[in-house]
Amino acid sequence: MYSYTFPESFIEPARADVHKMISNHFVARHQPPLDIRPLDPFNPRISLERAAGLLSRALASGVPADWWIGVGTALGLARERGFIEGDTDIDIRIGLAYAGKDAAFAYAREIVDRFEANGFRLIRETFWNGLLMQTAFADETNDGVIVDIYYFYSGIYEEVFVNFNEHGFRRKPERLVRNKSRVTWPGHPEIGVYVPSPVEDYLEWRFGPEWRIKKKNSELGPIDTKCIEKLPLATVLTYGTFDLFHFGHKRLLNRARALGDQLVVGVVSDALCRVKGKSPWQNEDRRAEAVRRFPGVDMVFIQRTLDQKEFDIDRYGASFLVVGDDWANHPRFEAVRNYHGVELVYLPRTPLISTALKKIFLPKPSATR
Ligand code: C2G
Repeated sequence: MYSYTFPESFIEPARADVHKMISNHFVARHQPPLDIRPLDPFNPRISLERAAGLLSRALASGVPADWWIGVGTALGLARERGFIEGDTDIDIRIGLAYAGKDAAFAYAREIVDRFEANGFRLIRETFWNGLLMQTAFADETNDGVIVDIYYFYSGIYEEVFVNFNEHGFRRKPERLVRNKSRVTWPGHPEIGVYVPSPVEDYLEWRFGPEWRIKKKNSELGPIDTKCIEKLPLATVLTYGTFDLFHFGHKRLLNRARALGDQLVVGVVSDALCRVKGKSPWQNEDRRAEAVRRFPGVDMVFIQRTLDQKEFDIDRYGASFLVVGDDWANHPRFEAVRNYHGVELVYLPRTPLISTALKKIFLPKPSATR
């Protein structure tokens, strides 16, 4: 039923490869309807206790994993001595030692089976390369309280646990969750949970130094950047003069854009055109403006030197460097082939249209400059 393509030896992939891996191997399944609403503070304690009991028994029976409460629930515990007002779920994290894909899968599956056998209904599961990354359950015995479990695998990268979901790739430093304390839920000695220790470090890593300050959801800002690496966008970089912006240019930009998620274009400066022996009719501002207005172009900058490609690849995090095949095998492009994982792509030029041809049919109005 599930695909097993997780590589046994996991080397740091190039950016373009990470992107391909993620887009090809991420699967999320939902069982609607998902009734998400703020928790009644009484209910989550019961579900937390049930979940904690199930996990402890699963681990005692030989699943080589450990668990701890996730940041949202941990924040409630440390700051509110209870659940955060308006919280909608219980966050649990499971650390699994990655010892081969089959073993990892079997252990994660065992945990899921136990939850399902005990009145938790699976409402969402996500996989990456056949490895379970997240399961969310509704506690049917307790008003459908949601328990959201993320699986973090160690032993794939050094010193970090990894998890992947649609928000991105999470590398959780092992040091943050290596030590855990078992604490009882405030006012409820019957509920014992594991919390990364010191919990202050864990919370600060996720919420920043302001974690002690109560904030509205709207103030929390976009998804935190420290614990989630945004899905690596595949950035495509291309350069050109783009004088008298025409169909050939548009086609090139469209095809370049289709290789990734965002397109960055370097427009050759007037001064650099002179160095290259080109005399565009339009100045750099007008040429850049035409490119900037073209849908699908995310960023435009002026290219002022011939040897800035490495710098541009780094600063834009480019996965692809694209240019028309009139430049195929040109040493200026070949020099950066594979530079920091960049993939060099020569796209076929569009026949029968060029700036030179346009110039023949256009009067050279001074207004074009
Ligand atoms: N192009 C195309 N088909 C055409 C004309 C141009 O695919 N009929 C492509 C070119 O191959 C280039 C881009 O459109 O990738 C921009 O073309 P020019 O404005 O002519 O750019 P050029 O002066 O070739 O600049 O160092 C490389 C240069 O910066 C590329």
